[in-house]
Order: sequence, then C-alpha cells, then structure tokens
Amino acid sequence: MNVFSGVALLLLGSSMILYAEGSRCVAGFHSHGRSCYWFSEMTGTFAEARSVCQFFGARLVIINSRAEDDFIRGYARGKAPIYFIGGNDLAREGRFVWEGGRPFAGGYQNWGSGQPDNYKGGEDCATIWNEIGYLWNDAHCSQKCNFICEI
Ligand SMILES: [Ca+2]
Ligand SMILES: [Ca+2]
Repeated sequence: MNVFSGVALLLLGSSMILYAEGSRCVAGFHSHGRSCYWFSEMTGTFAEARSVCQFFGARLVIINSRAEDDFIRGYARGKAPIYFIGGNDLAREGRFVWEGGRPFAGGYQNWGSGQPDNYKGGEDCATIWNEIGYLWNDAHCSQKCNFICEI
C-alpha cells in the first residue's frame, strides 16, 4: 500500500476512530509518557511521511529523552528496518533540527557510531535503522521508509 492509498483508507475510516479501552490514544497509536505514537506500516519519502503525520494532526516524532528513545527502539525492533524520525539537516548541512526547528545540538541525541555521515552526500533526514540496532542514522530524504508520528 502506498502512502496515498493509505490516507484514502484512513479518510474512509475516519468516522470510525475509536479509543482502545483504557488508553488515552486513538486506536492504532501507542501510549508512552504524555504522547501517542503511530508506527507506519506504509512507506513514503520524508516529505510524504511528514504529510501523513500532519493528516493525523500529529508530526514526525521528536525524541527528547533516553526513555522515549528506548520506547521507540523497543517497539520498532523486529518490525520495519528503517523509520524516519522528525529531524533533518536540509537547511544547513550538518546542523540537524527537529520538526519545529529546535536544534539537535545541546539536547538528547543517540546517533549510531560514525553517524551522521552524510554518506555520498545528501543524507539529510534522520532515521532509526535496524542494522545499527535502531540507533539514529542520516539517510536520503527521497528514500521510501516507514515512519513514526507523535501527537
Ligand atoms: Ca546531511
Ligand atoms: Ca548516514
């Protein structure tokens, strides 16, 4: 299923959104801390991923702490190989910022060894990647990856 057929299905289903019993989160979202998270089963480019999260009234995940990072890694493990998270260095190479603009520098970060490496140039979007234990890696924004929304 591509992103847009996925969104069409979501539109059809949007009148039936339910809250799972005992959860603060809409069905399909997973609760952790004060947020709800949706781990996509569809893939898309970074721009498509961002659009789908916005459709939910969410945004791509911003990882602020070890606890949040551990939750996300734990859930992702064994599922999709790569998920986009909500960071990029599109505006200035090497300066990663979260959705909304806060710099990675000075906050919690958990890059894989040697990352971000801007491999072969133009790796500008942050992901978590199974080959390095779902630590963070910069990857090409045009690559089709799964992604994580947070609300
Ligand atoms: Ca880069
Ligand atoms: Ca990289």
